[in-house]
Amino acid sequence: MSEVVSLERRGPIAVITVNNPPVNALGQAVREGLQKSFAAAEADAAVQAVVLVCEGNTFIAGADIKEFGKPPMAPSLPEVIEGLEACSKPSVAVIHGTALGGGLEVALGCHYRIARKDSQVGLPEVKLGLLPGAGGTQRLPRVAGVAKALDMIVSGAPIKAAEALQFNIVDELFEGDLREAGIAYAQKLIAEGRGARRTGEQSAALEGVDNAALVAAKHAEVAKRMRGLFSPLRCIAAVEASFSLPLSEGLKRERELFTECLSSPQRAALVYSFFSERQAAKVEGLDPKTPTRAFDKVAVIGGGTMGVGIALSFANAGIPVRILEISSEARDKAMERASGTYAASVKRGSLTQDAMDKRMALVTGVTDYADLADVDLVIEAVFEDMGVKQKVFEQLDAVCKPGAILASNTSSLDLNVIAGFTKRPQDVVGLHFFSPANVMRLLEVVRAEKTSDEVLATALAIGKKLKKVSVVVGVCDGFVGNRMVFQYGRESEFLLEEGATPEQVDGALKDFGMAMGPTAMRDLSGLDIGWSIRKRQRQELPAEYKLPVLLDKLCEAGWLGQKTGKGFFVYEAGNRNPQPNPDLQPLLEAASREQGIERRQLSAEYIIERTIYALINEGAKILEEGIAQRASDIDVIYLNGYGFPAYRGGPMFYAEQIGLDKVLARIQEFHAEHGAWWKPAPLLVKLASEGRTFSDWNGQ
Ligand code: 3H9
Repeated sequence: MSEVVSLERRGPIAVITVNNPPVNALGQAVREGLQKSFAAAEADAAVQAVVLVCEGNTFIAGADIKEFGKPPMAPSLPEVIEGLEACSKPSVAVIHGTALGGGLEVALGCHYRIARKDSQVGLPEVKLGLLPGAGGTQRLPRVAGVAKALDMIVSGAPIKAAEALQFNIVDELFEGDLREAGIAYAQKLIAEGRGARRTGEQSAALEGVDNAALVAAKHAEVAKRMRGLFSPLRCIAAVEASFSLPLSEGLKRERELFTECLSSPQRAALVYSFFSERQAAKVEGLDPKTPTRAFDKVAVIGGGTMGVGIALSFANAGIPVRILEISSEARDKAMERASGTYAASVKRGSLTQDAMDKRMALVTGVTDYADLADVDLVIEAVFEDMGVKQKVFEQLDAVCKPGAILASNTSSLDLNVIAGFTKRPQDVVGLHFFSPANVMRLLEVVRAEKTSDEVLATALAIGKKLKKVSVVVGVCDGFVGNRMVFQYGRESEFLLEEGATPEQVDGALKDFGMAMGPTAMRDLSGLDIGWSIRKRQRQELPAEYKLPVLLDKLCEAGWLGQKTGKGFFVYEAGNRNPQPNPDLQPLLEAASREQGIERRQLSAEYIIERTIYALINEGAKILEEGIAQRASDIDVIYLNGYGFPAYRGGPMFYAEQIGLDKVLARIQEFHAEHGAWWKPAPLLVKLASEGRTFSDWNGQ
């Protein structure tokens, strides 16, 4: 039929095969191939049933995301699926891997569906700022009910085959060969005389089900959990049409809502994020075929919150891990911390006791470096002090077997210096996890000057195995994420000294979409950390780099954030929700006085510009220095490690949406008003003057 869709006859059965690697996305050629193949099967009098099957690792994973935003190409997917559904001969979709988005919509257009036991189905369009636009919002409620359809479409989360069977999304599960299973099912259909069973002809308005109430409940949930997002409300509206309108009108309504989403800036940002994440896995100059080393035996040095979090990430991935502590008391405490973390998940219901026991069986506490002689990988997560790191790496160098990877979780120290403490700097790499390490997806993989390609490739493989999003970065103070967040934190503190309250600063940034406000974030990580950095900076920085003084005042008062129940905010015991600190105002005023500032009202827009533009300016410097390979890598870091709203793409993408010239103009004003910190990044000046964007930047 075409290169990507073929048709063969097996007796009275037409077998249509899609073969469009890597994920059988529904690009124009696939759509056309499907349309023609189904038409040919329909026209062939000898055909009594049709089987749709896919080559490769997966059934169709959806529309071709690369086509979004480009002029539409016929035939459209809704049109193709309508044709499939109208076919007079029964058809069966044979699902394996993941039937996602348009892929599941194609399957719902077929008359029957069978799924391999290990497969999954889902409508993840909402994660791309869209809604299922090829009948999914109309057909899924008709087979699975409105409640399940709302859950799946609004969350975008896939479900396993067994659950799909339970909800009538598939008719049967199978194991083994796809084509044979499909043919066997089609033969059964023929033998039993079962003809076309069109999803669209079923009803979503079932008796006894209060669909309107389900819709109202979903609205309330979205208002609470998906603040600021454009497509979830439209997903609900589309599903509503499935039971309030006939199919043809429901499909029309779905199309209108889909088009609204398609042209929204959020869709552009979310699709950009999807590709950015995949792009981050590609490292310039690193051959994708570079061999990787084994990492079957792992050790973590240090059993604090970070070390234990890292160890649990490995246990979660089924990899045995040892935690090394300096004394048996500290080792026992680390083990308690590990089991306590799992026990909390069991209590919450997110982990079974059996799974906890299995994972804990993979974690061992040790106190002797000699116990690390046979490990493939060791990750140091000790105190951020070069002297301490030196001792650790010298000992590791002495005991670890040749070829073992020696990784540091340092968040700010010079990895080249750390590598120099060993006689094998080529085996040293940074694996910078984010706290809590067993939860956060981001992993900054720090490439030191002498890190070998093999070690770097293995670090990326480790990230993949732990289900992290890995981004390769170069060595500098704070790497990418923390170097930028320092600018952001400092500006947020300046804003407090200029007249804003913590509620105003955090409120403005949360409304912008940040998962957490910067002041509450600092309370969470502990104000003393910033205080000690601040003291060091006061000695190191040239005089024109003025620093805020407010933090010192809080720390001097003994307010260290959540851990003391009081910081910028106050915290009730056992409650992490920040409440206004009634004693803060005098400190704010004292800090303003000391800085010679007259406090004034600051708008939300101003707060956002001062903080987010500080991120952008530093990001531009990082990009120019080559610390990050590409602007999208910086965005991936911000989305996955710092709670930046995915629907804004990340700070660098956001800057491009605003226009680099506009961002630069504002930064120049801040520079004039607030001094040295705001010196515009030369790359920003260059790109803005040349009318280019960060994504254009290729080192020239
Ligand atoms: C939709 O269907 C809209 C319809 O309702 C309405 C239309 C009218 N298109 O993730 P991986 C590429 S919206 C184009 O690393 P994995 C990906 O970029 C769509 N390309 O593999 C990568 O390329 P490269 C709804 C795609 O095994 C390569 O495939 N569907 C698409 O870890 C491998 O990807 C979705 O949102 C695509 N749809 O995971 C599903 N998908 O090698 C999106 C992937 O050049 N996809 N690529 O970097 C996924 O969730 C995962 O890719 C999947 C495989 C689970 C399928």
